[in-house]
Formats: sequence, C-alpha cells, structure tokens
Amino acid sequence: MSSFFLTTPIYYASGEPHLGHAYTTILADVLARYRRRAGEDVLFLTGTDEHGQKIQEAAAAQGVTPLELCDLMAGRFEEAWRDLGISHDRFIRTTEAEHIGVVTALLERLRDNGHIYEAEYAGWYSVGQERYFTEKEIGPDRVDPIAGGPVQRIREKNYFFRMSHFQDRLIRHIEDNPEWIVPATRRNEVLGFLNQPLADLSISRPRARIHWGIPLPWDADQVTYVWVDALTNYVTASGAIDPAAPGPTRGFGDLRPSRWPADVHLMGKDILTTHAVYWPTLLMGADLPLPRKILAHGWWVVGDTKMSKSLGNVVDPLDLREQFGTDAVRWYLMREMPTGQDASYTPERFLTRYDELGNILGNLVHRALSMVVRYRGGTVPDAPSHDLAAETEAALDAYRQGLEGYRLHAGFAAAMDLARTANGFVEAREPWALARAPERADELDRTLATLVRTLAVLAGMFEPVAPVKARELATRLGLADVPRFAELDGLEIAGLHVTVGSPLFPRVEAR
Ligand code: ME8
Repeated sequence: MSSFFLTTPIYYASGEPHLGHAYTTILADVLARYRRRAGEDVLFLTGTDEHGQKIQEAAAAQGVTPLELCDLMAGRFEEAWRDLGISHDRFIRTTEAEHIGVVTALLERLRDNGHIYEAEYAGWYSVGQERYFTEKEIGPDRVDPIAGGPVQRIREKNYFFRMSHFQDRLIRHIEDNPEWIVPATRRNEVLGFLNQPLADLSISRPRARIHWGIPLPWDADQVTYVWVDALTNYVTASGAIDPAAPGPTRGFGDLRPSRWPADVHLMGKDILTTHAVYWPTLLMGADLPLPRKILAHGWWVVGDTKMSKSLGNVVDPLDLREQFGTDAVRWYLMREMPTGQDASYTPERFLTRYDELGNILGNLVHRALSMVVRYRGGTVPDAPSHDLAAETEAALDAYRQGLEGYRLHAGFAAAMDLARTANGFVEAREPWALARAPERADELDRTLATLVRTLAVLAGMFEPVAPVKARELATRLGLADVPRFAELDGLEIAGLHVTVGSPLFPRVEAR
C-alpha cells in the first residue's frame, strides 16, 4: 500500500482558530480523505506551536502560565477541528516530551556537524512573526512586512546556524525540481529571495529575555528559537528520530523506519520562507531528506480588508457552521478559493456557494430519489445504468486531476458539473412522461438506474469535502457506506432500497 504523509502548520497557541486556520486544515483534511478513499495509508498531522515570546507574552497578559494557556488553546483547536470534521491522525504539541527530545537531538546533530557558531547579534525583531527582518524589509516605517505589526531593536548573544553554507544547494534543488514549491509564483518568490546572499540563522534567544522555550543542550542560558523548534515537529511526528538513541549520531545516523520525508507541507504564503528556506537548510545540515513538496496557498481577506482582531472582522468558521452545517463551510472554502490564489470572504459569496449545494446537488438527490419511490416503490430497478457513462468518466478524470494536482477548486467544480449534467439528463428524459406510458417502462428503469448510479459516484466525489452529507446520501441510497473509487465500477445498485428524507441542504431562513 502506498503511503502519504501530509502536514498543516502548527498554529500558535496564543490565538483562537479562525477562518484562515480552518482553510489550511480543511484543505489538508480533504486531501487526506481523498487519499484514503484511493486506498493510501495516510498520516495527517496538525497541532499547536507552543513556545516562544508570543506565547510567553500572551500568557502573561492573561495572568496564567504559558503551559496553562497552551493546554487551553490546544483544546480549543482540537475542538474546532472535531466540529469541522477534521480527520487528523496526530495532533502534536511542541511542549510534548518526545518533541523536546527530538529538537534537542537535532541541535546537537547540527553542532556536531560544525554548522553552529556563537555571535553577537543586532536586528529588528517582530514578536508577531517571531523572526528578525532586515532594515530593507521593515522599510522606513519600521513595521513587520507581513502583518504590519511593530518590530523591536534587539542586540544580544545568539547562536547561529550556518544557513548561508546551504544557499547554492538549495537553489539547485529548487531549480532541479520545478514542482517542489507550488504554485509557481511562490517558487519564483523564493528564488528571488535567494538571489541575495543568504544570511545565517539565529537559532537561540537568551533565557533572560525569553524563558519559554527548549534550552540549548550545550548552553542552558539560551533557549531554542521558536521556528527551529516548531518546524522540527514534522520530523518528530514522522517517528524518524529516536531521541533516546545512544551514541554520537543522536538517532540521525540510523533513522528509524518512519514516515519521513513528508509528501507535502501545506501552509499559507505568510510562512513560505520559513518552510522553503529555513527548514530545508536545517534538514540538509542534519543530513535528513527534504520534504517532497511545499504548497503555499493564498490569503483569505474579508471583503477587501485584512482579517484582524483589531479591526474586529475575524470570521469564525464555527459560527458559520452553526447556521449552515459543517459541510457547507468546507465546501465554501474549497470551492471558492482557487488553490494557491488569494480569496475574499463575503457573506453573499458564502450564500451563493451554499445555494449551489442545495439547488444543484440537493435538488438532484431529492428529485431522483423521489422518482424511484414514486414510480418503483423505492426499489432501484434492475436495468443498465450507463446513460451517463462518458460524462461520469470525464468528470472523474477532471476530479482526480484536480485533487492530485492541488487544484481542488477545479476538482470540485467537476463534481458539481456532473450533478448539473444529471439534472439536465432528468429534464431531457422527462421521467414523469415516461411514467405515463407503460410501454416505455424499460426506458424509465434505465433512467432511474442511471440517476442512482450517478448519485453513488457523486457521494464518492463529495465525501472528501462534504463527509457528513455524502454519508447521508449513501444511507438514502441504501448503501452501507460511501463507495470507494475502486468499488464504483462493479457497484451493484439493482434492488437497493432508497429513501427520500428531508432536503440535504435546507433553505436557511433569516439571512
Ligand atoms: O505561523 N488566510 O502559526 P499561525 C489563509 N506557528 N490562511 C491563513 C490566514 C488567512 N487569512 N490566517 C492564518 C504560525 N492562516 C506558526 C507556524 S509551522 C512549523 C509554525 C493559516 O497560527 C495559514 O496556514 O500564525 C498560515 O500559514 C497559518 O494559518 C499561520 O498560523
């Protein structure tokens, strides 16, 4: 069985989960569900990033210890993911003992390999992004170039990782593997960044300033830079490193059989540099293989403004879920944002996408099942069901290409188009007219069987994005479960007992 290991960022345990976090996590969930349906052995990893100045300050502001804050917030994220139907296999927290062990081993490995040195450092630090920016990046206004937040001037002793040493190797890797960073615009951005000489990476902070972090194994007065700590979560969860391994290689010389390297790291474009520059060079420094793919998706804005706490326009996916259901939120996010590009949330667009579910898919389900009940007593007739075979095949092809080529919006558009085509087929066949002409009973049988088969295919196509409704649809079709793709061809539908039920996507009042 082939395997697939995919990751989301681990989110800062200092803020509430919002629509942006939900987007990446649902994107990962859809891919995980799709791969499982295709028969792959999936490891889907998500979690929380719990060390660093940002968490330390948030906890202090709330009058709790950092760990108390992290316990609370990790719970909040887990709860949100449960409510949004996320099927992750592992939720990692960077305060776990095993992770701390792996980070410690990684640091020692880098040092043993001669890639670490000590130096005095002066620079502009953004607590919001937990990283330094150059004079050029912060511009004359001296703000962090990603979120526009404040930066502070810091001068202190740090340990450095010789990132510059790996610049050429990284550039070559990106050039030799054109699909390694997707989409191409992001790849070009990273190559542009690497046009300048790459600076070394400060990997520690004095404990006197930040106490909430993993101590350096060789200097307890310094704690590990939170990005080095956080990125390492992907390796911890893979199981490759045994932090308790004896001997000088610290578990790196003799990797455990594991899920490393990851098949894809998913993230927003805000943290592309850390994933496409810091992370691969750290892995090179520790002699570990690189992840197979890095996908940096676009940014959700609200209307035409940034989503931000201070503007009070943060969209809570759980509020939307309460009104429209989990699957509607998932559908909207996956269908509305062309994977990789930015998108704008508006309540109007949300409703348009919701209506599409009801008017096209929901409508097809309702009318097809009602006709099986009305004309055939609810039992699917034994008849050839291939009248939409070519259309179904084409839709499945486009769907697979979309989901495997990281163009999910296009894959799901193909699924919805198949439902649209089936509605057109109902109009063209006019089953109600066939039902009035007893000599055309065969034609009616065939029409109904075709519709039921198409619905079974649609249940499979929609399951990754709309798992609740897809299962409900399978139940109404009289199937024990949503069929896997490999089962669709030979699926026996004759004799199934269908039920109509209430609308799958009811009209929502009080808009
Ligand atoms: O950066 N649109 O965590 P974070 C789209 N802890 N995606 C968005 C978004 C938006 N408006 N807002 C957030 C961190 N995201 C680090 C990561 S990983 C080793 C450490 C999503 O809580 C998107 O995936 O700030 C983005 O990259 C991530 O949340 C940032 O989450």
